[in-house]
Amino acid sequence: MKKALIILVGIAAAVAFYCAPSAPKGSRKGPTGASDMAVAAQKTYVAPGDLDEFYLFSSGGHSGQIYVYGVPSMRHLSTIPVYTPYPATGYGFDDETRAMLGGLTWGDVHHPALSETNGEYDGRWLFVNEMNGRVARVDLKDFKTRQIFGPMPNISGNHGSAFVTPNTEYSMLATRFSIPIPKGKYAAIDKYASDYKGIIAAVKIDPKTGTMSQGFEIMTPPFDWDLGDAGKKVSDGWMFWTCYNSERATGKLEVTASQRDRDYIAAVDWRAAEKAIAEGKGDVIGGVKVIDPKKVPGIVYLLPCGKSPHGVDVSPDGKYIVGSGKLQGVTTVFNFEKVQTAIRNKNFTGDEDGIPVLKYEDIKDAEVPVGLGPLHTQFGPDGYAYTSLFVDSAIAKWKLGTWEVVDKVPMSYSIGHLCAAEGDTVSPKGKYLIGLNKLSHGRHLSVGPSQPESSQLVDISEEKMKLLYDAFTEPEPHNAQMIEAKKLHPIEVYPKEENKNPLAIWDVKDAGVTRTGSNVTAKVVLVRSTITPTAIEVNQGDTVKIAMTNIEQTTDELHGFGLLDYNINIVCDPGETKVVTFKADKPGVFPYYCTNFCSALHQEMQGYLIVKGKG
Ligand code: K7E
Ligand code: CUA
Repeated sequence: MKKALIILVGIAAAVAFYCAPSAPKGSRKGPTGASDMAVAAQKTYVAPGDLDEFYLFSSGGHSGQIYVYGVPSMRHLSTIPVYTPYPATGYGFDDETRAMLGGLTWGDVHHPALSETNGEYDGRWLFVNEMNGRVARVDLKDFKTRQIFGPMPNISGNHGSAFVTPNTEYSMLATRFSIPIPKGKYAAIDKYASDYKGIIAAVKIDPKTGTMSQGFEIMTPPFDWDLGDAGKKVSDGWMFWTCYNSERATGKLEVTASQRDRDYIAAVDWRAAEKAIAEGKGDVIGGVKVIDPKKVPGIVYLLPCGKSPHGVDVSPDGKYIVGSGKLQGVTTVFNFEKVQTAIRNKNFTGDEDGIPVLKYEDIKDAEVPVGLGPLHTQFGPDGYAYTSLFVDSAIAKWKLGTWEVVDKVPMSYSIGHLCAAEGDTVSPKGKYLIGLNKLSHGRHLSVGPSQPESSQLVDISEEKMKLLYDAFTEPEPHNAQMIEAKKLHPIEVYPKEENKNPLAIWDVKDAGVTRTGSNVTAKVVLVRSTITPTAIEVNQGDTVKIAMTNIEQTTDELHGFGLLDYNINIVCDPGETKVVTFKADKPGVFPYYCTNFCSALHQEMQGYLIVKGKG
């Protein structure tokens, strides 16, 4: 207990030190840690017209978005709205995306996950979680959010998500907050240890379409599940999750949940869970089948891991499970083979609500002295691992197998996740590593108290890591995924023949307004440089449906539809049809106009919604 407090005080002091506004301002100095400014500049310079080598898909945290950057330039290329309306692309304004958002206008995005085939990124989809129990799928054919699944039953605080299995069978998740389940059930807080439950869950992914559906859920003790990673190669079929608060404490968790020297990593045999569900095992709670490990043994095991572990990361060969105890100075490497042997031999030291606990000494291969506050680990192509150190504000490079720490590079300041090129797959690409930092003070022109986060690009192509570049990212860069640019082939127009919207029209002569009772449908054509029809007349109280098709088949020819005073803002990409339905409750004349600059006569692209008053 005393030891825990001393560690906590030490960490608090270290954090306070790093947060002190001490960085130099207004000087054009060489980048800290880079051997040479000219080399760093050359390595990150992407000449006008040249293209970056990698895409970086970075979490936007509670902005609810995904930000796309090019690497090594670190140029911001695009914003993919996922959980939050985004007026720039009209996301969340038309009927389809508004329905997808389902009344929630924010989400706290943490972990983007690229789809995989045989453990390698296949460039098809990007899955991303958010805390309100949802997972979304972005189609990388057009970089658009195509599905938001959830909020899922029994899930409270979907943090340990949206990790995919090596063949994208599932997107896996685990809850950060435990509650009495199903949602809506009451239990007093002093019954936390017994009546509150955590959940580990799997979202099923259709292998052809990427469509998500309910998989299975597993009930757990009320630990706070944190991060996860799927087994791969030798450990394929298993899933690993860290937790803190195995104390089952409530109140001030910074003290109450840091009592024990060890928390756990859960090892889940997800194929066994899948089989149990297929055999009809599990109880229906909140409308889904939930496995209780006490009644269905052989699915979940607990690996003791010190101390309040945060990240868990499986090595490219699947042999090692790296658990980073954020209140320690070491990161712990578990050996998957030893875990299997211990399970076979039933070498358990006890259980937690029926879940067997393995013996630390039986399964551990090494405690690697990486430095203070290890959080997350990524991998290179050459047997090296890279661990982020929050308290030390640095990245440690170490060797798998020899467990030797060979290099460290400081981060400014306080790194959370880190992202190496395809660094969580079976074949990491090396070259670049990005530190996703929590603080940036003093390293950019001052923008007032709301400061950006920073992402720092590090060269890992040589023995010594070198800092190359500071980029300033939108909040909150939790995790990111970096994929070779050549793996993606996004379309630039929607082909006319693939547009199946029943309200799509392709000729201005088909545009016009039809009425059934008080329901009015306007079919609209957007093409340089007219919105047809140029006037839409309705009566006050009508339900108005405007279906607009951008009939262009030319790259970059987007048109918008901004309707003043009605809070309507739609953007149609070339070949796309969008529909918006609203009640014409305000009488008067309301201009609509094209919002995307599209031609020399863009300004002429306008019209009027005329709403005839009742009186
Ligand atoms: Cu480390 Cu939410 Cu992945 Cu932030 S979590 S750092
Ligand atoms: Cu169409 Cu501007």
